[in-house]
Order: sequence, then structure tokens, then C-alpha cells
Amino acid sequence: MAHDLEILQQALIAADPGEALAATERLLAAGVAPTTILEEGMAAAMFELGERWKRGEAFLPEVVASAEVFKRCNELVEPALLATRDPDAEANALVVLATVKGDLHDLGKNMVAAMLRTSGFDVLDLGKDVSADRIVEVVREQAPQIVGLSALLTTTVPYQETVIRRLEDAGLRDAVKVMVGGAPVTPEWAERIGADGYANNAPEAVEIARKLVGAPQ
Ligand code: B12
Repeated sequence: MAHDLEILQQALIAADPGEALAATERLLAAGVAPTTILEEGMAAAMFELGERWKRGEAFLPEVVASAEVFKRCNELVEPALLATRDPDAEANALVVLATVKGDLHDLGKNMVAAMLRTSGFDVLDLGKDVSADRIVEVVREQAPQIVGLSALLTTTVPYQETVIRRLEDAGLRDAVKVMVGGAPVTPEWAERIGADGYANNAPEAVEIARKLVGAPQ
């Protein structure tokens, strides 16, 4: 299994769909947990690719291609993940998720969405590049228990605070918990902007969400 996780990582970094999909299929067939494939295989590969990009060893078109292969692998893993949904673990809560305005990174948010669904949450995913106005409107209309905000750029992370302030201005802040995430987001930042929760990865996001709504862990 460790070998196939390594192959999957290398194939994602190389944007090789044939190798990546075959390794994903082998891992699933071997009964490896979908969360392990997602976090230790796929997310880890994108992190490594980001490091190479930073060092000038990878370039934007390669990252675009890897992100496409990531999505195709995800199409195999997500149904397997959802099949692990425990019907007795219903959280009875709605989470509205969005990647904030100006930010087009959605692979991590999509993983959070899938893992929340698997853990018995209803999820309304507003997508990427989502404005505070839109989020406020949806919170007013749908009355979710939680809003989850993703941001991957140092230039878009401050928009998480903008959304919180807009919820306050609209008189909705007390009605909803806000959790924030994305690679550059820190627990200190979450605390500073008055978010109710922060998580570093999707399984942790589920844990925090269950705590926020008082669902059994
Ligand atoms: C893939 C990628 C892209 C893809 C995105 C494809 C897509 N559909 O998402 C493309 C090629 C489009 C892209 C574009 C750009 N990118 Co980019 N990208 C990345 C890369 C390599 C990986 C991101 C990723 O998908 N990781 C995998 C996922 C699974 O991890 P994740 O997103 O962190 O999510 C996990 C956690 O953070 C958490 N989480 C995520 N969201 C949430 C939400 C909540 C509520 C919670 C609780 C938890 C949580 O759970 C997830 C699962 O574990 C990162 C490198 C990195 N280290 O992050 C750069 C990176 C983020 N990009 C970067 C840059 C510069 C750009 C561009 C500006 C490049 C350009 N010149 O055009 C554009 C910006 C476009 C825009 N307006 O958004 C920089 C940002 C630097 C900075 N200082 O801000 C990075 C860090 C690369 C680098 N090392 O320089 N990018």
C-alpha cells in the first residue's frame, strides 16, 4: 500500500493520469481507507508540487495539469468515501462551504465537503470565488449551522475576516458558527478574526464541525 501511495503521489506530481488512476484503483481495491488515499496520497502530492513550484522546479501549466488529474482521481475516491457514510452518525446540520472571493483553489474545499457529507452533514457548496454578499444571502435564506470558508492565497485569506464582519453587520453572526481553513490559514489567524473553528485538513474539519454542533465525536 505504501508503495502505491508513493506511485500515486509521483503520478500526480507528473500529471500522469494513467498511472495516477491505476494506483488509485489498486489502493481502493486493496481496501485502503479513502481518507488515507485523499490525505496521504493526493493532498500530500499537491503540497509537494507547491513546494517545487515555489523553488522554481515546477511551472503553472504543470500545476494546472496535476489539478486536473487530482480531480479525476477524486472521482474514483469520492464514491468510495461516501459509501463509508454511517447512517447512525447523522449530524442533522447544514454546512455552507465556499472558497472566498478572488480565490479559485477548490480541491481542498471539495475534500472537506466530501468528508463532511460522509460524516452525516448536509453540505451546500457555493463553489469558488464567492462574495461575502452571496454568503450572507445564503446564510439568511438557508439558516445553516456552520459556514466554512476556504482560502489558499495570502491575498485572499483576509477576505475570511470580511465575511465574518459582513455576517455581523447583517445581524447573522450569532446564528451561525464560522470555521476557516486553507493552507496559509493558522489557528492564530482564526482566533484573531473571531472564527469559531479552524482545521488543518479535512478529517480535522469534520471533528471541529461535529464539536461546533454538539454532535457525538
Ligand atoms: C493546485 C494549485 C493551484 C491550481 C488550483 C486548482 C483548483 N481547482 O483548486 C491552479 C493552477 C488553478 C492555481 C492557481 C493559482 N495559484 Co495555486 N496552488 C496550487 C497548489 C499547488 C496546491 C493547492 C491544493 O489543491 N492543495 C491540495 C489540497 C487538498 O490542500 P488544501 O487546499 O490546503 O486543503 C486542505 C486544508 O487546507 C484544509 N482546508 C481547505 N479548505 C478548508 C476550508 C475549511 C473551512 C477548513 C476547516 C479546512 C480547509 O483541508 C484540505 C484537505 O486536507 C498550492 C500549493 C500549496 N502548498 O497549497 C498553490 C498555491 C496556493 N498557489 C499559488 C499561486 C501564487 C497561484 C496563482 C496566483 C498563480 C498564478 N500566477 O496565476 C493562481 C491563483 C488563482 C486564483 N485566483 O486563485 C501560491 C500562493 C502563494 C501565496 N503567497 O499566496 C501557492 C502556495 C503555490 C506556491 N508555493 O507558490 N493553483
